[in-house]
Amino acid sequence: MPPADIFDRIEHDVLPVLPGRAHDLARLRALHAQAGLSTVTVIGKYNHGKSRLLNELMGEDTFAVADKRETTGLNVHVKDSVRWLDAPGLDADVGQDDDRFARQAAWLQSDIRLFVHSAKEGELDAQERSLLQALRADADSTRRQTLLVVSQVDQVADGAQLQQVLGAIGRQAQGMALNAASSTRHRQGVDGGKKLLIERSGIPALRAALDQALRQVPQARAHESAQLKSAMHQELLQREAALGKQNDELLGLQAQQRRQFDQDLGAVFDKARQDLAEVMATPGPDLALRPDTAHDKFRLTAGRMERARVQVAYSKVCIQLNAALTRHGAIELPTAQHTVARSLNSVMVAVLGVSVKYREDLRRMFYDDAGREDLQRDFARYYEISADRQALAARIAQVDGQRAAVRTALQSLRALQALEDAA
Ligand SMILES: Nc1nc2c(ncn2[C@@H]2O[C@H](COP(=O)(O)OP(=O)(O)O)[C@@H](O)[C@H]2O)c(=O)[nH]1
Ligand SMILES: [Mg+2]
Repeated sequence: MPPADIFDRIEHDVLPVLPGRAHDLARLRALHAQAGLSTVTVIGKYNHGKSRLLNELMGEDTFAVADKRETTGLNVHVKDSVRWLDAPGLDADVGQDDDRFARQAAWLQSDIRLFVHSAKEGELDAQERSLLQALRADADSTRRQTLLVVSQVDQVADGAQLQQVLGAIGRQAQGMALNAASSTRHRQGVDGGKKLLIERSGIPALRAALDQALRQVPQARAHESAQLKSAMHQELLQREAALGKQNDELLGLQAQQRRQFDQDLGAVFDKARQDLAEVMATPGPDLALRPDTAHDKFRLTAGRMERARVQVAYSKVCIQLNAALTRHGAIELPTAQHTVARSLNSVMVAVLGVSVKYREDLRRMFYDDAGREDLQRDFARYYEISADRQALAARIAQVDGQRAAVRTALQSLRALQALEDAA
């Protein structure tokens, strides 16, 4: 039997990835927790004789029997390699705790369920029918058996009437064997040493049917355990594949966006060379370099005009660059890099500086390949830390984290399998 901590590990690793499998994980633990012991439980409405039936089947007055609601929590008694589990009744009007305990007994702990319905109540009601339906569906997938017991048959004095009730229930539970039983008759027979009464109580036949079902428990458990593990394994593999696909798509999108950005910006730089050609090609001495004197303070000098020409040409390039950056969402600096001067918080200013007045600057920025590459690299750096790009990167990291969690969950399941294979 695998040690309990492997199930702690599995719950720790698998549950966050497959939260819908909480019950399956608990069941898997239960399946391995009581190796060698099979759990038999009762399901049915209260006062239908469930506790007493268990006592008769065990041959011991272990569980409390009463006309009022007696069984509340779950009571366990181990006898003959069986965990006999007495559960409260499933009734529409009961408090939530009882229902929770009853469900826990039926679904989480039991290997075999005795579905108990009192003959004096006549047919199964809607609630019982749907519960029985659910148990039969469960048996199809888990191979856990449910035995249908019509209890307290001594309470229906008229034999013909009893046949009618049994016939009706038989039609409601098509394909299931009916076990008619009377705990009272059984006890009278045992106490009085009356063999015939014991036989007629139906308890020995029910016990035989139960023993046969018990012999199939190890196989059923192996089947159920394998099925649970394989279902979770499949789901994890599917999850892994889906996340892998998502990751590929996100990485593809990331690369494609970047390519588009680089192309767009490259096109602006190419165009800048054309647009600046005229101002760059002005013949003769570069008047823009001619400094103004104090005398020139309010005059429109040739130097000033030339510098203005350069600046206007440069501004046009800036407008194009800014448009390209805007298309790609790289406008503002990240908040962490903001200065108090709002006008300085733009990617444009951060990369290009405030103004350009000289041809030499334009040449360096737009005509030298090295200068142009520097600018493109700087813009790209700001592009990568822009809000949308960061959000995309965060999404990719998140998917990475989810993939890692799925892989860890798969490893835990495989560790359990390895333990079982070694055993
Ligand atoms: N006549 C008769 N009474 C029974 C039989 N089984 C149980 N009872 C009585 O029905 C009442 C409820 O039984 P109990 O086992 O506590 O029902 P539970 O609530 O389903 O567990 C008690 O008074 C029992 O003595 C039976 O086979 N015949
Ligand atoms: Mg009871």
